Amino acid sequence: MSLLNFVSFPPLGDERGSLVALESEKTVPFAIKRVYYIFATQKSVARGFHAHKNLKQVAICVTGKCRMILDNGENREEVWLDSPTKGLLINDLVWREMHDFSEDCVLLVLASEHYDENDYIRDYGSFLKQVRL
Ligand code: T46
Repeated sequence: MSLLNFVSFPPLGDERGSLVALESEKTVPFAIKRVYYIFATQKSVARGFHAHKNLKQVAICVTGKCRMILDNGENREEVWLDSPTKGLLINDLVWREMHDFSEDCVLLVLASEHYDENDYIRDYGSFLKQVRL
C-alpha cells in the first residue's frame, strides 16, 4: 500500500479567484488541534528527519513547492508538494524529510495533537527498531 495518501481540497473559485476551506473532521480527516507553517526556508536546507509516535498531519504547500519523502521502514516514497489544493496525509510512525524548498514555499501543516517534543523519534535507527517491533 502506498505511503502517499492525498486529501484534495477543491478550490471554491469564482471570477475573483480561488478559496480553499479546511474543515476539521470534514475535509480534514481528524480533529485539528494545531496549525503551523514553515516558510523562508534557506537554500539547500532540508528539514524533518523524524517520525511521530502518535500524530496525524496533513501538509499542504499553499505557495511554492518542496519535495517530501515518507518512509515506513520498509518503503520510501517521495512526492512534490506543489499545489494549494493537494494535501498529503502523514500518519503515525512514518519518517519524513522535506527537501528542495522553493524560495517562496509556505508549507502549511494541520496536526491532530498539540506540540509534544516527547512524541518525536529523531533517530532513524530507533525509528526502525520501533516499526519492526
Ligand atoms: C513535522 C514536519 C512536517 C514548536 O515549538 N511547536 C510546533 O508546533 C512545532 C511544529 C515546532 N516547534 C518548535 C520545535 C523546534 O524548536 O519549532 C522548532 C522547529 O521544529 P522542527 O525542527 O521539528 O521542524 P521541522 O521542519 O523539522 O519539522 C516540522 C514538525 O516539527 C514536524 O512535526 O512533521 O515539520
